[in-house]
Amino acid sequence: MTDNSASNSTPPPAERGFSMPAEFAPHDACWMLWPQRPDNWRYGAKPAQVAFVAVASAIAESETVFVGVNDDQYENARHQLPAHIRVVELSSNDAWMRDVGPTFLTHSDGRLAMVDWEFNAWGGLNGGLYFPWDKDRRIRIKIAEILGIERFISPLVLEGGAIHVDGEGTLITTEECLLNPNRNPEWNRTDMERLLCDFLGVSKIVWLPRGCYQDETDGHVDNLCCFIAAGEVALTWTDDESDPQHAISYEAREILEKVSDAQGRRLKVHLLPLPGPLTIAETEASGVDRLSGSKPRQPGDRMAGSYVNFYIGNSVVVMPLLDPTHDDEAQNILESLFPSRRVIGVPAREILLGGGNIHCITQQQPKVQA
Ligand code: KQY
Repeated sequence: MTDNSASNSTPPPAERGFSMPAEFAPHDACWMLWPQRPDNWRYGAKPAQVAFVAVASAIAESETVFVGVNDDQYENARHQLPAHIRVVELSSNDAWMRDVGPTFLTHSDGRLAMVDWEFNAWGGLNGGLYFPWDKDRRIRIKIAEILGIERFISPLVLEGGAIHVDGEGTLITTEECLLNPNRNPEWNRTDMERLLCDFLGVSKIVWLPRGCYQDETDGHVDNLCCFIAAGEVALTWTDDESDPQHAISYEAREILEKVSDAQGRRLKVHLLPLPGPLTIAETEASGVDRLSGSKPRQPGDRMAGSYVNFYIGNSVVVMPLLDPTHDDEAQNILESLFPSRRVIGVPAREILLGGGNIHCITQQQPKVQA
């Protein structure tokens, strides 16, 4: 029997035998949302929609893809997306499924469940990216209903892009995001570690100080560093000491190379080149509607481009193409890191212009294995 009830999380999911699998473990599906808001995506999101279709199509080579869409865009999305992609009405304020979607948990008895975090649009009224976020907040509730799974309610404000796990007890995150006063001012690092362990079934938290330079999420780890296998991470990197990203990546590398994971292993750190630096062009900024309460896009602003922001599917890795001078090098590295998967590059500047990338717009639903 399935249980799609909300749970007060006492005892917490970890104590009940649930944990979050790694992204590189098998999936049943991938969830996405459809971009449309004109104050974030230029030209009424038309160019972004083309990029989202390419991402969904690439992932659909390896698993079922669901795309949630507001009713007023249903017909347009259905028309643009290939027939084998499942388009479902699922209202949202924007299109960042990594952050507003479920963090799925599995149990060794074959049950799937999810964590339902608090969400405040990356900082609430103190530096957040838009208001309101009421539709985003209901997405996990609706997906729990659709799938008929238990939803563990967490008191933590947390977005999915703020964490990565290896599925063997280790979680990486950044202080810049999780300890930011605009997320969880009432909890310190120790409280936070306890909650992460309780909700995700991890036992070791690796804290990196900062996320990518100028990342508007307050430093989500998924743009800086991710697990590519147990005991191995990919880190965005530049040798250019004059680039502000250098010091950020350098301090992260120092920590990653010294730390041991939950299994007592030293991490192997693979470096991915930094694209760019990439800045917003005048023609790109001018296509975004200026509305009060949303983040303005200014020509010349540096964007937080990173090849680490890729999605690991069952048989594919879908990576952002961002800069012709570095795309091939990044793709070659990813091909060597994922020899059993096809690495598909998707032009992703339009997604970056909206403030994130491929990992941020996707959320894997793990396969349950009894
Ligand atoms: O990168 C993400 N995980 C979300 C970015 C939100 C940007 C909103 N403009």
